[in-house]
Amino acid sequence: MKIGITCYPVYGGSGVVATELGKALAARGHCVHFIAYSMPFRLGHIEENIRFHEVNVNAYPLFEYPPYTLNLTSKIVDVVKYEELDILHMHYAIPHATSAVLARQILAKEGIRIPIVTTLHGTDITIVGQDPSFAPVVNYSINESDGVTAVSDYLRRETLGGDITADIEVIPNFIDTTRFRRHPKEHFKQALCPNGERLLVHVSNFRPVKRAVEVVEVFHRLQQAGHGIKLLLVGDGPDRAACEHRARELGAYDDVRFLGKQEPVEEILSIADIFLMPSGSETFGLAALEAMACGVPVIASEIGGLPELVIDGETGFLCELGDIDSYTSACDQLLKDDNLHQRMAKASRDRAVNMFDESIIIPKYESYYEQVMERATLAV
Ligand code: GMT
Repeated sequence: MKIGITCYPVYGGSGVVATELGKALAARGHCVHFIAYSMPFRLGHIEENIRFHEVNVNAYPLFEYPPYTLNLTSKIVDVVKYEELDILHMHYAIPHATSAVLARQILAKEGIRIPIVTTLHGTDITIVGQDPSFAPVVNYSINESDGVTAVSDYLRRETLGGDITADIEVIPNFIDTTRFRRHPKEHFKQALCPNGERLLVHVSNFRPVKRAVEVVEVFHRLQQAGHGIKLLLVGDGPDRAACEHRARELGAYDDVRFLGKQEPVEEILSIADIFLMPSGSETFGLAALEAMACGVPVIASEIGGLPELVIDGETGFLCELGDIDSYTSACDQLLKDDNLHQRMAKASRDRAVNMFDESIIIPKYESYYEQVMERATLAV
């Protein structure tokens, strides 16, 4: 199959899923064309059946806001036509699904039929998509897609109703569990935790929705309770400064390491003891899955799609949103009880391998593409 994939190429869950999907599809013999304004950051290097098409954004002086959606549309038209794509897969509805729907209309005038799959990742529905300045066009673009997938059942439920009437297939996030596994770098752990301290880790883009400052609060309480513990914060974004500030205020800064954006994150997760995700909204929680695959129990807020990933009391703990006491006591239990920790670490790894490995999820996308292409052919 010749598949066109559009995603946000920068740091973020939807771009990671789209890029890893493209790489995995290429490894299974498909030809994958990425169409984006820059090379997706997880792409690494281009291989034989992976191509990258850069969208040029026009900076004509009249445009205070360059019309990226239109540049993307034109590029999609071009790539579908000349590379003879079979299907388009748009990740994140805004504006990707809209560009694809418009491109499909333009191509139809030339007798070219191209089916569109749109994958909803989350904030395109839960936050940005609900903004009245986007909603009508987002709803239309989703309804006009030939196939729609959501990364969790929660997101499917959130999307349906109101003006969105499309059938939605749930295909969860996935992971390469041969890459994301525990490969402990003892010297790295030793450097960070010279006195055998335990390591609490948080990885995110530090947007307000991640509530990263709460991680610092929990960490401080654990220290106050007498645990020998260090905190590793990985990633960067708007709330990083607030975390630094709070860590200084609490006198905990010397025990907190801010690593910024890091690849490969699996090496960091491999030395973690607990992963904390206190997010205010999370449709799936890819970063938590990465931690689980590395055998790290996850403590998370009981919101969104997280209960579909983290099994409370089995692979970690789910706590009420914003309840710092509850996060702290969940961490405390794990830090005090080695047997419990070991059991949860194993259950986390097992769940990642048995439910979310790419060998299980990628075929779901392949068969969904086939269904959508067949439906689109029948509709002609
Ligand atoms: O988490 C983010 O803010 C990034 C965002 C994105 O769209 O890039 O991630 C969303 O998509 C991921 C991949 O499907 C999910 O694992 C994340 O849970 C989801 N984030 C939110 O819902 C906040």
